[in-house]
Amino acid sequence: MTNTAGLVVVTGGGGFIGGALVASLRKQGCQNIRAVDVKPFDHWYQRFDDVENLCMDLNEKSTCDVAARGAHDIYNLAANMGGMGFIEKNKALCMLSVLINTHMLQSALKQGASRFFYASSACVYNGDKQKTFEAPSLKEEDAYPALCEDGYGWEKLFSERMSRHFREDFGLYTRVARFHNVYGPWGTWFGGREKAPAAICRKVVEAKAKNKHEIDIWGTGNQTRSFMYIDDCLEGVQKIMNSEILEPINLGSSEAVSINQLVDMVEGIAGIRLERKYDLTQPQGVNGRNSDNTLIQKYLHWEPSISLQAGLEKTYSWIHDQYVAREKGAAGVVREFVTS
Ligand code: GKE
Repeated sequence: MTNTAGLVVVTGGGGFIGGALVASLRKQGCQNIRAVDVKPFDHWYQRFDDVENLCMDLNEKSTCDVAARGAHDIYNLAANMGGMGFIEKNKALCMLSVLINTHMLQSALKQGASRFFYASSACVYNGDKQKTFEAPSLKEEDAYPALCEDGYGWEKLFSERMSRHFREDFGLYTRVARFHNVYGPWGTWFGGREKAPAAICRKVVEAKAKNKHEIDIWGTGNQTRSFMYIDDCLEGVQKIMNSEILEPINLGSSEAVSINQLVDMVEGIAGIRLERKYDLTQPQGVNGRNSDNTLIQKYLHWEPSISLQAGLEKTYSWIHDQYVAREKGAAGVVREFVTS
């Protein structure tokens, strides 16, 4: 049962998944929420004025003490990240997120927090197991021996282990999930940090709006991935926080597609067919990746199940509206300010 009484702290609360988690907790009746993000408030994706919103840099240990003060639950979703276009070009910045997780764990312990959730990633998986385009289903044990995605993946694997040892050595209740490419409305869709589903939706919207019947695709388009809709992610995060699952666990869809198939689906939603230009100079990451959900099924009798088609329809229409709003001069991302 989601804790709706004690203070719930969401770091990265101004971002995609963090903002969506705050919105979901509010809907579940949680009235004691603190959202923390380093982004200035007018860059928060979603912000609610019946939530304690703090704009602070959690790389600093002292600010983590402020963020964790009085917390019952801490969802640590703060990280300097993005899609392949960002993490391949900012490996040191991605690794510096280790400061956030380290300081938040120390502050959680010092401030007596009851539960701590850490958001890890499919980028921890061994690259040698992701060489084929046949979307290998990655089991949790495939993270070892370690050969993570450079920069970002290593930080995530290291922080997974620190979360585990804070539990084993200091008794802090920690839970860890490995997210597999989360997408949906209120996510990053332009500016360089966007992941493939949002990027492809934006490019199709732009091509249609500008009557430019072509689309740039990074790589050969044969790369395969599974993409998890935000609502499944939020449900999974809370199920895992409330569970007895002690090891890091996959939280991802098991519906793998190639990037070419992803473009087919978005074109289908937009009712358009575009000429494809493949750019082999752009970041491509691993060739193939999918989530093996045997373990989460065993523990929770549940797995992410919102179909890519259904998720893309909502994401495409949201990005379309954002694009139109921006073309009309609105400041890029239309934010939801909820006044109680
Ligand atoms: N971002 C992006 N933008 N990717 C594109 C594009 C485009 O316009 N066109 C094709 N792709 C291809 C990329 O080259 C890559 O092969 C695939 O789509 C997925 O790219 P992605 O969504 O940016 O990120 P990845 O799944 O490769 O990696 C991400 O995995 C997440 C966990 O599943 C990481 O960047 C992190 O966001 C995170 O760890």
